[in-house]
Amino acid sequence: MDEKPIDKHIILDELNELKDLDHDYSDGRILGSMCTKAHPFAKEVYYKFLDANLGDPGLFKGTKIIENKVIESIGELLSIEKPYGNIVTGGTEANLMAMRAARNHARKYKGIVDGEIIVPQSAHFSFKKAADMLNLKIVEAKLDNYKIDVESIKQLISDKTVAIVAIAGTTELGLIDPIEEISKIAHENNIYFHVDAAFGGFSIPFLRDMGYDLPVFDFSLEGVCSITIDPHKMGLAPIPAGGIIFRKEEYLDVMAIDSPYLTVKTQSTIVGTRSGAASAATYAIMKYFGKEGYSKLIENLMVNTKFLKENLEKIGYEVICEPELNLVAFNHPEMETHKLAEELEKLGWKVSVAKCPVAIRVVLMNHIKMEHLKELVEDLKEIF
Ligand code: 0PR
Repeated sequence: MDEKPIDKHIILDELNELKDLDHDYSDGRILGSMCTKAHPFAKEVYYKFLDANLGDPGLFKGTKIIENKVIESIGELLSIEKPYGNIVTGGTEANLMAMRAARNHARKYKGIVDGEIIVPQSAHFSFKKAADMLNLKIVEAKLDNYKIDVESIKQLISDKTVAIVAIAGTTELGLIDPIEEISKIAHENNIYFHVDAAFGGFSIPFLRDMGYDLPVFDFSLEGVCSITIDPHKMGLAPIPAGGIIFRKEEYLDVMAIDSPYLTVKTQSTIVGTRSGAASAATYAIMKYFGKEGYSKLIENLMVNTKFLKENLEKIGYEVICEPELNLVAFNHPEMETHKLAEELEKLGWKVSVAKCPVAIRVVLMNHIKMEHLKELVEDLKEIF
């Protein structure tokens, strides 16, 4: 740290120079991100609430009301009248909270001490972090055509199972697991069922309403106990804004820790001091867009998805699976995928390679416009 104070302009110059090293979403070249440029209105609101600390909600009563309202609105989107939950830092923390709730619930009501969680091979790595932190064992369910194999789940259930996890919008392919079937199995076996809709949560409901043939994934299925749904992905809220929604208050209760000197007597979130800015910005952007705005947005992204998929096939690329959401994964039969990624990087694209299956994945977020896709297709043609 410097001994003497430094002039603002000097500090800003230095910071701006470093910021210039960052990639900007605006040039449409970031292909593998599930985040995008937050909406300017959301950013404006975010700034206003930077000092509000939801870790001590008695001091920030208004901001706490805003968080409750956001949870209610998201709950409505997920077909639950009285949802419980929080706006957290992202999908990782949301999944961690869900796994903690499941573990504590099973410990309290079933006496399970060395629990297991059944998680598909396609799950985001945040479940590995959660298992590590919570001392849970991960039992991996097999995939069938890149989605959970329901039979595999049935075989893996044991008297140590504390949770089953399914994904609505997988990280690598954007696919939706057979959540209705899994919900039945979980319910019949009295096992906690968590749906990770970090990516798909802010698009599937709108697409279904528009008539897209996508499966139900929400609380209308009686087995679903919690859902991760991230405003900072398809919700267009600024980072960090993740969402965790629970069906019952008891899932928060089993995680409650005494917080004697705060304005509330217990705390169930993992983070203590936490910014109210994410809640306020999410609230603002959800109101500002409304169902109509989000529907238009995702519809447009699905048009782009279709364009990319069809054009890739026209020029000899192999698309891994029919996209269900705004994500296309592909390979070329004549070039190893990492080599192909390198070629694209040389042409200035920021590429992400999926591991299972190995393929280039393009997440068609709002910053990738049709003009960028046309350029991308031209470049992909040029490579051969
Ligand atoms: N669940 C799913 C299904 C996810 O895809 C992700 C992240 C998470 C949970 C964890 O969410 P947080 O990263 O908010 O904690 N999915 C992306 C991924 O890991 C996140 C991402 C976003 C990666 C932007 C890169 C990037 O540039 O691929």
